[in-house]
Formats: sequence, structure tokens, C-alpha cells
Amino acid sequence: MNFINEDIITAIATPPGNSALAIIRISGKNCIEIADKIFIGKKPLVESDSHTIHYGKVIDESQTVLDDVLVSIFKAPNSYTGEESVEISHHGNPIISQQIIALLLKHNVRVAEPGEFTKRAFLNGRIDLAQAEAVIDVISSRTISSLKGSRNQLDGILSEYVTTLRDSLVDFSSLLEVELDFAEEDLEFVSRNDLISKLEEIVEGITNLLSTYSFGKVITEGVNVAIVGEPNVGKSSLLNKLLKESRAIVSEIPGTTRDIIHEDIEIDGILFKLFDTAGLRSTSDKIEKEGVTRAIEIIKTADVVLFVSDLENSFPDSIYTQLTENCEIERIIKVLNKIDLVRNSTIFSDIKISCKTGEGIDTLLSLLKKKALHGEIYTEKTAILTNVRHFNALYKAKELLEKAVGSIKQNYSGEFISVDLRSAENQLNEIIGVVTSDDILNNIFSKFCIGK
Ligand SMILES: Nc1nc2c(ncn2[C@@H]2O[C@H](COP(=O)(O)OP(=O)(O)OP(=O)(O)O)[C@@H](O)[C@H]2O)c(=O)[nH]1
Ligand SMILES: [Mg+2]
Repeated sequence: MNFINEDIITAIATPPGNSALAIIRISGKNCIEIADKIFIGKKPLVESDSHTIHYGKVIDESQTVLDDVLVSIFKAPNSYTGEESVEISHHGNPIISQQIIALLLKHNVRVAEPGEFTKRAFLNGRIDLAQAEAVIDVISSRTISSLKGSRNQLDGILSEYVTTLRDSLVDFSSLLEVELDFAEEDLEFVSRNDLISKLEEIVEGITNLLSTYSFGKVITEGVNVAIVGEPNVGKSSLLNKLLKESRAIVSEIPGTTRDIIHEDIEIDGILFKLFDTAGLRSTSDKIEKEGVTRAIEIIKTADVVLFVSDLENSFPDSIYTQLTENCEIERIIKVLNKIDLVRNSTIFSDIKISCKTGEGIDTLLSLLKKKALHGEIYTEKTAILTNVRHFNALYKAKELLEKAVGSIKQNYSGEFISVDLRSAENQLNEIIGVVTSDDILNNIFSKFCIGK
């Protein structure tokens, strides 16, 4: 596939603000010639080899020097976009960047749209769509685990997995279609039993990939943790202890916290979004009531709920029912706090802690991590699903294949089966971008920053 685009695009590829260096990117046919128009070095850039760096000066129409720069040149197709490209590394002052961009715009170059460099890399076949989507994740990852997940996708591990599934599906669809071409001769090119077992194998492959999604979501989006319970049990104390700072007000007066307090922590490379909430109780206080309503909303969206209780108020049924009405039981961890007050408490809980002495906090952190990951840890070599678009496509592919298996078992004619197999194939192709509508592409690349 080669995508023909005559436009030469440019953008600043580094963040706004003052820095040691900033980089301007240019991409498009003959852009090295354009760069020569604003650059003076030892020799013209067009006469230089690909992948070389040149020291020189950027000058405007009146021969005024705008900056000393280093220019890297890349000849097609060996560049990020697959097109002829130039990178101008200059002093990191936004005024200089703007001046250089303004100069380029006078030479028939236009400002790139968000993600346009990566879009061109995809359209020119340098990377597939899943890899292009991984680029944005690599840039925006906030934790090591999230970065590893997107790196994995950028390296093409997911694409390879999906392509293998797609290829074996194509093999069978083709055989079935040849068979349809010879329908009158009543030939069976592929045994129905073989077809069923092969399709079931593909379904299993898809199911395995789908099952990595919860892990993928955890590493890319982080884990929402709601800290809930009756007033005064030590919820805010727990938040502070986990953050290792005095973030929320703690007092002996029940009903201290009325709003949601949100802070993030990282445990072993995974992002945990902590939400301290108002104590759950029925109250006539208007503000506290609103606090309780907000706490319930947080519980609904939480991946893990830390149900905190203390020795006096141990896990009242009324609150537990309120929790289970708003979240699944598996998400709840019963945390008994203040065990410094009674050493040998026999009250049942998943974990016993003291926010005062710090006892049990490390164990709570491990439990939190275990709960969030559902015990699943994938290696860097495994395909991991992190993107909802990919999840939906795989899910639809799986449904179509299961339908096809059903049709074969019912002895339906090959045409019915073939249609479903082709639709499943299309779903898999959408992930890697073999067939993709403009809407999907625009949607994906609009999320990028300019310059990428
Ligand atoms: N002895 C002891 N006291 C604790 C412990 N944790 C919290 N406390 C005390 O319990 C009281 C309530 O603590 P908070 O953290 O404000 O409780 P909360 O659940 O956030 O309360 P509300 O915001 O009112 O719902 C404070 O006086 C804390 O110092 C603990 O582990 N041991
Ligand atoms: Mg509180």
C-alpha cells in the first residue's frame, strides 16, 4: 500500500514552553528541497545521504539568522511516515519555533493535523492501525506497566496474534468458497468436522485474547479504589496513610469528610486512583446527604471497594447491603481498622490494619494489587488487549464464528457459513486496519497531539 499525498506538512514535535531543545518535523515529497530554502549549512541537504545530521543556520528572506540548528534528513521510504522527512532541532524557545514554522508556511508547507505524521505512517504501510494506536498510548502512559503494555502493542505483538487468527480463518473461508463454486458437483473440499474444530480453535484464540482485557485496562487506565464505610472508622486516615501525606482532614468528629477526595498512587508500576468518601449513614444534614449520594456514585464505578470498619462498628449489615446493591461482592475488601486498640480481635475481615501504627498497610497494598489484577500477570511477550475498539471487534468476531459453527452443525448450506466467516474476518481486519472506514481513522487520529 502506498499513499500518495502531495502536501508537505510541518509541526513542532516537542511540548510548548522553554526548553534546551525543540524539534520541528517536516514530512512530504521533496521536503528536503524546501528545508534547503531556509537553511544554510556546509552543503545543500538534497546532496546529502539519508539519515545524516547537518549543522547550520536557519535564515529568513532577509538573510537574518533565526537560530543555529541541527537538521536530520530521512529519504523515503525509510522514515517514520514513509515519506521524505526532515527534523530541525533548535533552541527550545517557542518564539524561534514559531518563526521557523512561519518561514516554512511561506514555502507551500502546511501545518499538520493532530496525529497526521502517524496517520501517514499507517497509510504508507509503515505500521498497522493497532500499532498506530499504540503510539498515542506510549506517549501518554503514566505508569511503567501502562508503558510496557503500549510498547508491547507498538512492537506488533497484538497485531501478530490477530493476523495469525485472521490468516487461518481466511484459509478456511477460501476453501469453503471454492467449494461453493463447484456446488453443482457436490464436492466437499473441507470436511465439516475439520472446519468445526478449526473454527473452535480460532474462537478459543479469540477468547484467550479477550480475557486479557481486564488486565489490559488495569495497566492502561489504572484501578479505581473507593474507600467507604461508616463515619469515623478511619477512611481519611487510610487515604493519608496510603499517600504518605496528610491530604484529607482527620478528626474524631463523625462526618468530617463530606466531599470526594481523589488522589493517585502507584504500586509496583500500576496506577491506583483512590477516592476517600463521606461516611455512609442516614443523616438530615443537607451537605452530608449529598456527600453520601456522591459516595454511592463512586462505589458504582469502583474496581475495588475498601469497606473500612473499626472495632466498635464492625461491618454493619445495613452498609454491606448498600454496597452490594451498587457493586459486585468480589470487588469488596473488608478492612478492619484500629487494631492497635484491640490486639486480638476476632471480628472477621479480609485484612486487619492500623492507620495509627501502620500495621497491615503493606499487606493491604499487596491485596489491593492482587484484587485489581484478578491474579493475572502477563509477560511482555504476550498479546494484551488494552483498547475498547479492539475488544468490541474481537467480541463480534467471536459471536460470528460461534454462529458459523452452529450453522455447520445444523448442516446449513455453505453460503450462510461463508458470509459469517467473511464478516468475522472483517472484524479482525478492522483491528489492524486492513479495512477501516474514514470515520474510524479520523476518530483515532484526532486523539493525537499535533506533531505526532
Ligand atoms: N487508635 C486509632 N485511631 C485511629 C486509627 N485510624 C483512625 N483513627 C482515628 O479515628 C478518628 C476518625 O478518623 P478519620 O480518618 O477522620 O475517619 P473517617 O472514616 O474519614 O471519618 P468521616 O470522614 O467522618 O467519615 C480520628 O480521630 C483518627 O485519629 C487507628 O488505626 N487507630
Ligand atoms: Mg473522612
